Amino acid sequence: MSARKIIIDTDPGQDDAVAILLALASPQEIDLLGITCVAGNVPLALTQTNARRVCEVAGRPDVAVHAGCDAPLQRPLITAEHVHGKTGLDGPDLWDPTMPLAEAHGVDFIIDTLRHEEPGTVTLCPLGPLTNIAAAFQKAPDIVDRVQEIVLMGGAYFEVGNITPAAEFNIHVDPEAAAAVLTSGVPVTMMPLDVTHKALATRPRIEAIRGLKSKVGHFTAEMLDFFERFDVEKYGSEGGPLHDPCVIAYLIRPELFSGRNINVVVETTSELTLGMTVADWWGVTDRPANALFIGDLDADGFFDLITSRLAQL
Ligand SMILES: [Ca+2]
Repeated sequence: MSARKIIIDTDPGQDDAVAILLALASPQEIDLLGITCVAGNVPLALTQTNARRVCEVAGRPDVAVHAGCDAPLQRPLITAEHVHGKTGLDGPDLWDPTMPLAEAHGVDFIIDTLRHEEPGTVTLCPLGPLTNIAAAFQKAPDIVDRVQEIVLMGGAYFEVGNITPAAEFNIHVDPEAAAAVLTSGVPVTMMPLDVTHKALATRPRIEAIRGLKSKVGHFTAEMLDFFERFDVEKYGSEGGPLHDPCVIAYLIRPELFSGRNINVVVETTSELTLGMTVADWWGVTDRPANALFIGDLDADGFFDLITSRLAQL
């Protein structure tokens, strides 16, 4: 099996950072064509800087990191410093990255890559608000049919919401973009809070990563030390949910995950439930399925995968 070509679209974010590291540590399964950054957890200037920091930690300053959209399609940006800290990557000591930012706008990189590669061979992996993906589809409708699959972190059904009582952060920040992606006709696999809240970075799991005694292991453990605080305090859970790495782990080991092919619609008008993913888990409508909505994972297998792969960097 040849490595799957992907573009990671991201707003790092400690959990985004782990997802990027997991991808870079898995060259046999994943061919990372480039990283596009979007405003989300923190503003764009920080997400693109953080993405370059993560590539540098991994010893991969050659990766193309592109800056994309700095605000949602139609709305002011909402950020999440309360979760990720002021930098978006609080925890380890941070430095100014020396690797350059790629010249092309992230949206143009997505368009050019999809036009250049064979149709049906590039998977998009959005780990933040879906602004860049929707903007690319709007600007170049010819690329939509060329996407192999979109595997994204976003949404929630049974776990309801984490930024409002009804909505998950990535979808809430740019609900119009999410709606455009879910109605694009591209095969979509979603990692909602329903699954990511089962991927908890517990103390023993963080210590196993620290125990790698490498630069990457140390950096990751320090990020997760910080990241864990918020969720343990808020939810009383055993650790912070490692949302975004679920996307990359699914590409490497899909058998760790299970879900249902169902219809998912994004609420874009109600102020109260803006960005809610109305997921027809029980099949109570005859609306056609448009997403594989993941609900469960083998959490031990997931963390074993992350730890063993990070050991390769
Ligand atoms: Ca993210």
